[in-house]
Amino acid sequence: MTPSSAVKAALSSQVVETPSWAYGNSGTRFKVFAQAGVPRTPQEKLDDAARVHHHTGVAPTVALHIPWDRVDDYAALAEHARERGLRLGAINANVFQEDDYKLGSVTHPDAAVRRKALAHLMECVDIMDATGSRDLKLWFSDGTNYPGQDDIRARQDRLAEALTAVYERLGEEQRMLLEYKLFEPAFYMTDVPDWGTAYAHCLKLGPKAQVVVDTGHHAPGTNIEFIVATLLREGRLGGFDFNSRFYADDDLMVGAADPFQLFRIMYEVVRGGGFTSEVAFMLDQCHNIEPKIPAIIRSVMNVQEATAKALLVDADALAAAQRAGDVLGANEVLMDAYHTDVRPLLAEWRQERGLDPDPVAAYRRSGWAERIVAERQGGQQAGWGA
Ligand code: PSV
Ligand code: MN
Ligand code: MN
Repeated sequence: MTPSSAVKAALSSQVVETPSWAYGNSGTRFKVFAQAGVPRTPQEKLDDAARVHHHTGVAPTVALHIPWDRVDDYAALAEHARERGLRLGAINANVFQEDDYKLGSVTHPDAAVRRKALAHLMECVDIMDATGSRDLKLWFSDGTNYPGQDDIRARQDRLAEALTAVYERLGEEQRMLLEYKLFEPAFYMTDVPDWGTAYAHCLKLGPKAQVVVDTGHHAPGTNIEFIVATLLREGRLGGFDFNSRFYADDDLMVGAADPFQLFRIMYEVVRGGGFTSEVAFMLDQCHNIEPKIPAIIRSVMNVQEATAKALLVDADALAAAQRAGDVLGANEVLMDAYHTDVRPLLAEWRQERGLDPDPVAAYRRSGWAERIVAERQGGQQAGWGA
């Protein structure tokens, strides 16, 4: 087994980015259940995110979604974050919630709609300039519902044209993260349905274009860790949108549905040098029925636990068993790490940093939940699911 000191040192370099929209009210298309005390403004979302970082010590960055987090002064918002020990993370573009986008955004058959969508993406890069964010996250709901509705190849050309324009607008240190999704809201054909399509576009664009893997965006049974291994091998894994799913894009707490899958993914990240490269570990979740802040704390901890187990894999023993063709022995090495209870090690890691060993309990004791219920009336919806 890897010594626990090495595991703890590696854990210290991990950052888990939380999404602003996870702090707001959300739901399904059937119902949004409002919760008391949720943020009314992007600033209040950052205040909640600061609590998550305060208790976990590994969540200093917060992703924004534009226009859900639209403000007049983004530099001031970045300052609000900085004063709370946070930084603004990925800027998530949104070209999927206006009537104009019924037939697509950057792939729309009408050039005027394409221009409007592109202008929004460019605005997101302007916002990155003001916030100091490194990453622009692009997810397109674009696709078609019926065979023959539009030309699959022409839509790819339009997509490439828009991505090229955005890529050329990026600054030296900025990146474009292209997210794929199997289906929904388009049900027949999605313009960026899989990692291969995202990868092909990124490859043409250049090294600042990277693929983002949302763990909820695959067909059942897909070997996500293979995708992770392959993208890392090609130097094109920009990051994750972590969440978990039982059926489709459920957006449940990462590690809740399948902690073993999360471990297998994190093992490939460790194996592929994902800790030394620029892989962003972001959450993309919504907490519809559970209290939001403790759920986000739990999610961050789930990522950390899976990471600790992945770091514990005895790489030498595994390689030796693999070389010897020892099928059961190799599997046992991996499972040994997975079955290790890493909670004591993580409690120790926290105490060494002056953190409470039990972040959720510490949050419950902190009085923050009661305070926001008393102080905030009429919380803001995350932006979707109404
Ligand atoms: C789409 O399902 C997605 O995963 C994209 O990342 C969006 O920006 C996000 O959900 C909104 O929650
Ligand atoms: Mn996502
Ligand atoms: Mn999603």
